[in-house]
Amino acid sequence: MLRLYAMPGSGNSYKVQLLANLLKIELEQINMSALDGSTRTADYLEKNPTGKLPLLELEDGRFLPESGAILAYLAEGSEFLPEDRFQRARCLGWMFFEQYSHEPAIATSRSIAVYPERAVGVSASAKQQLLDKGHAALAVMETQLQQSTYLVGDSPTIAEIALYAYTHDCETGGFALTAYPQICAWLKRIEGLVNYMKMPQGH
Ligand SMILES: N[C@@H](CCC(=O)N[C@@H](CS)C(=O)NCC(=O)O)C(=O)O
Repeated sequence: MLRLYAMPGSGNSYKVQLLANLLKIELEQINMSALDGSTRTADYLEKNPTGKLPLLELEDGRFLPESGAILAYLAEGSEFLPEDRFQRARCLGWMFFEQYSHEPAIATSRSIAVYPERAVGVSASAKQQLLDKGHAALAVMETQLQQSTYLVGDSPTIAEIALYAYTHDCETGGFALTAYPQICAWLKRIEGLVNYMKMPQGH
């Protein structure tokens, strides 16, 4: 069976848990924490030199880090990864957008709100910059969702999963979603998918 090293309460781990649940892929889950040093042990660093979660271990013992790469791996052959070359590339484009323009602002703002120790030394202007960057990312999503039901057309793909994980909880980080009606409707559509699951809590 596939094995997932994950952190409860982490959006990056939740992406994989959500897709696996939607696709009914069984995972053996090893819960870890970024806060207790367990991701920096020699044993873990041998599995994933970045020391990050999530990490997928294949049945043959190979390891696959990076949430987006894991999503692409698990979605292969399913409706969540478009077969069409252009649609597939657009899907990947949204996932790169998530990692560069969305997650660093929206997940970081949430993390500062949820883990008080991460707020230490973060100035008010740095927090404002994160909010500005996050709102710019949400505006890009809102514009796309005025034009299509899902980010890449009429059906959900792994782009949804990648962007849902931190968008659905962005109000915790100080982003009011009232200004983004299309995003709110999109979140509800994802929550209505068969086998949708909520984010596991904890840290
Ligand atoms: N780009 C990575 C980011 C993963 C990441 O930052 N994971 C955090 C938890 S959300 C982590 O493992 N932090 C542990 C650490 O930095 O020690 C991905 O998408 O998988």
